[in-house]
Amino acid sequence: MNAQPRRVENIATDRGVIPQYATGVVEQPWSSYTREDHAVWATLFERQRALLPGRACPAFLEAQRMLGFAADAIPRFDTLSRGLRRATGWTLVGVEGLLPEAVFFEHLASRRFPVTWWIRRADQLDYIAEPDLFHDLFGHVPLLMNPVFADYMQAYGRGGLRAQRQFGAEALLNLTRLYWYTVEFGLIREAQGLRIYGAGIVSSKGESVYALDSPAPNRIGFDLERVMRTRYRIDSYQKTYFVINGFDELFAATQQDFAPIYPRLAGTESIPAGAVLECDRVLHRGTREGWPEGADA
Ligand code: HBI
Ligand code: FE
Repeated sequence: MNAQPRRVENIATDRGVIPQYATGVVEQPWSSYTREDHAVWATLFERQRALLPGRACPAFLEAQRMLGFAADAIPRFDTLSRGLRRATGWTLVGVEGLLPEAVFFEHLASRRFPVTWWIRRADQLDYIAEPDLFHDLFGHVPLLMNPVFADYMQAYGRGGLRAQRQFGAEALLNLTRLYWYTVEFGLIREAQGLRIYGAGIVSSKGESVYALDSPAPNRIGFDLERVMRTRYRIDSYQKTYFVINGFDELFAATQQDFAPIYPRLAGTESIPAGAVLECDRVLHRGTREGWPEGADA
């Protein structure tokens, strides 16, 4: 691919190194995608589509079907936006990559989902530590076709803007954890058992298996404040997955007034990613096998 994403810096945090890009909206340079770019899309698409039936939740699989994208070429954002706008009022905008929270919240609050315009290289097929086009388009965009989830995403963005204005960085960290353990790495309980809805899982071959099959991680019932206090790392599989009973549970969680929550959380310790608390609704207590020593991080 000739054009390069405009990365402006790498920020070292306790969650791992987080790249920051120029924050403007960019047109999807569809005609500049190379044969390799389309081949990377096709390989990842076919691999995940073969793996996800029986793993991804029915709402995700149905939404992917309704969106109608295919393996043969990288989809066009404007084409997908037409179907999305009709279904739930969402549209896609091209961006250079990961955005600062405030910019990201602003898009979500306006029912715009920012999609990275570049796709990973063929030598990054199995893992890339930041959101690329495949992660965003294949992972995040489908559930925006689901009315309840679409409302949750907008409510989340609006909550983020309020938190930004009224409560500062600590509250943002709480909200980022909420996003991480739901939108990115959430599990949902279906009649047939646990299923995946998190974009970070459905767009990852390894984690699509690990999240449901591995005995190592904890699987705990969703609780808003528990999630908002729980740390995570961006460069390894999750040590704990939180399980909702339905998207309306997520949406309901955003309908309460967050104002009293942030000061209450500010007075509490954050919770290590691998910890299990007395008050947890434990669906599966992880064996922690394969975790580095003392890795409760
Ligand atoms: N930026 N482009 C993009 N995509 C994301 O999913 C994203 C982001 N910036 C911040 C972020 N997600 C999370 O930290 C949210 O919790 C805000
Ligand atoms: Fe993401």
